[in-house]
Amino acid sequence: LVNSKRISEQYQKPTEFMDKTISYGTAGFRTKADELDWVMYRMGLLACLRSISQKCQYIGCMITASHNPEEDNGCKLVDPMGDMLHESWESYATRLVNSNNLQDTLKSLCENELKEFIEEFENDQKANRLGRVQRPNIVAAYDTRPSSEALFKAFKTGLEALDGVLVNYGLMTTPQLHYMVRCLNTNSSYGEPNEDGYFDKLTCAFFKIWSMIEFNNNGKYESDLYVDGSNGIGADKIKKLSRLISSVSFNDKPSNGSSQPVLNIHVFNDGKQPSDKLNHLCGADFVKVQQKPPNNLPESSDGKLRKYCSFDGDADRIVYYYLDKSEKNQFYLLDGDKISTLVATHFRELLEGAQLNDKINLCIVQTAYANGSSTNFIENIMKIKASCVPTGVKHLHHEAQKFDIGVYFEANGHGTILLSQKAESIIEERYADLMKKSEELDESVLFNDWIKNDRVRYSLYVLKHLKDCINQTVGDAITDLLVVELIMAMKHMSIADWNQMYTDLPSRQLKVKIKDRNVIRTYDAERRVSQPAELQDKIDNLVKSSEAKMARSFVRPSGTEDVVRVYAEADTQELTDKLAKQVCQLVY
Ligand code: 16G
Ligand code: ZN
Repeated sequence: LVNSKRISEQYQKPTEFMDKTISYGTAGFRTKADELDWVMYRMGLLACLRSISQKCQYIGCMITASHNPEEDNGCKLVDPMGDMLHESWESYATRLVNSNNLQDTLKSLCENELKEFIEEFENDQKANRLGRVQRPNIVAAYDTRPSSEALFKAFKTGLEALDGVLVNYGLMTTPQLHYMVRCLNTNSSYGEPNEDGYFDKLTCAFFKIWSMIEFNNNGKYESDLYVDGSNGIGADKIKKLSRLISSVSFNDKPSNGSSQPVLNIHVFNDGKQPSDKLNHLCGADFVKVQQKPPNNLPESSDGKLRKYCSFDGDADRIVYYYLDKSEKNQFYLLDGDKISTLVATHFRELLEGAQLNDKINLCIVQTAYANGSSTNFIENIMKIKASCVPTGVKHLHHEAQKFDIGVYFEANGHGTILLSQKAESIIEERYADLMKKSEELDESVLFNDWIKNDRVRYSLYVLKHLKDCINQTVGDAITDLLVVELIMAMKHMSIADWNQMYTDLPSRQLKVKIKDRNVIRTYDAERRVSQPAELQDKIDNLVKSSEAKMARSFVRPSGTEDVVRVYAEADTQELTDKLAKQVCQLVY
């Protein structure tokens, strides 16, 4: 398989990288775009090996640097079910990219760690000699960065060296690509593997629920939503969705004919102005970290409250916010914690309504960054299980997979909802029973009466369609938006009502640069420090001596930047800032 003559001369590792190590971290490989083409080439080789190890199922490659500046780029591989590259392969990626002798490293991987897979593949090839020859299957997509196409070319050259077959999806959001990979490997049972299929599945499920909502004049739901596209790919895709939503005719839907409002999506920071720059002064990361609105915010002129949200550069994160005119334009942020509490609370109600709460369990997965108020609300008021794991989507995703319904969100707005096979089957079976019983009914009676006026039937109906409105492969700003809007509309809730579910404690995030950030070791999902030995006691003492009743602080080495991150929260912003600064002093 690995024929040294086929390794291209074109994408040689530059000499300045010969004694540097870069690693496949939580965000894959990510750095300045002009230092990446040789990395992409090697990732093309790795993608083929990964596909071979998975019986030639499709492996995805997303070219993006997410919320990072436009000049950066990066690459992440996607496993057959649409989740991130398996952890055991991260070290192969790091080894291949850092190798100063590519052929030797490739050969060594194939003859040792990957021996079984390669042998099996080669035997299959021999057995199939007269039939169809199996080749590694890869799909790729990229975001709107100017560097994307050249990097795509390098990746393609790499995979061709190992006879890989490539499907290029071109411009897509990261979660769209994850979705396509899952569709391709499951014979379309998850959906059709193209963009129309993605949007069809979502809009169809969305309308099934939307058309059943009784919008009354007293409801406080705001059907206008202003979306900050971070000047990236998410802007184009949400515009497409918005066009689809507004073009659906109400005759197609089981409504009683009364006029339903539409969800009006207004996109700003869409990257179409010459001065627009990806993620610059806008987007979910900017809004969350700076705790302020993005540039070009379309403010209302009539004093009416507006509901906003921001995507990040590859549209896998979303945060909501609003300005309260009655409080001198006070800015309120509804981050991943608020989204997960809204979603989990609603799922809890639906499970109770459908009388399934003793059959299907529910859990919220958070990280140490989750606001203490959210954890308190989930555990002590909602009585839902909350689980805490280390930072990084893969940790949240794996933990959420342990439950029948796992709702996971990082405070930064990345998250989704996972349903186990068991939960899906129960919901599908009960829903099919429901539909069987209703076969005789006239359609308008069915929806307007039979389902709508019965809590068990209605809850089941919503559960079935809400689940089809979720991208279960990875956090997806577009599907998260639809789910949040549906829940707010069903609850006749304004964004301010949602915000009042609980009040966030003031928090502060700071970073400290030290010589070697890896001297800091943590445990208990990064909430406590084990090394240096005295550091945790010192943090505990500061927290204890703070005047605040609710103080909390932790430190952890960043996985993406050469810094140590410090987090603090307390009763007031002043006490929070004081605590955060004191903890920084300890780290220096
Ligand atoms: C990466 C992670 C994100 C995490 C962030 C933390 C993925 C896809 N992304 O962007 O989930 O919040 O790193 O960065 O896993 P830090 O370690 O520098 O604080
Ligand atoms: Zn992102």
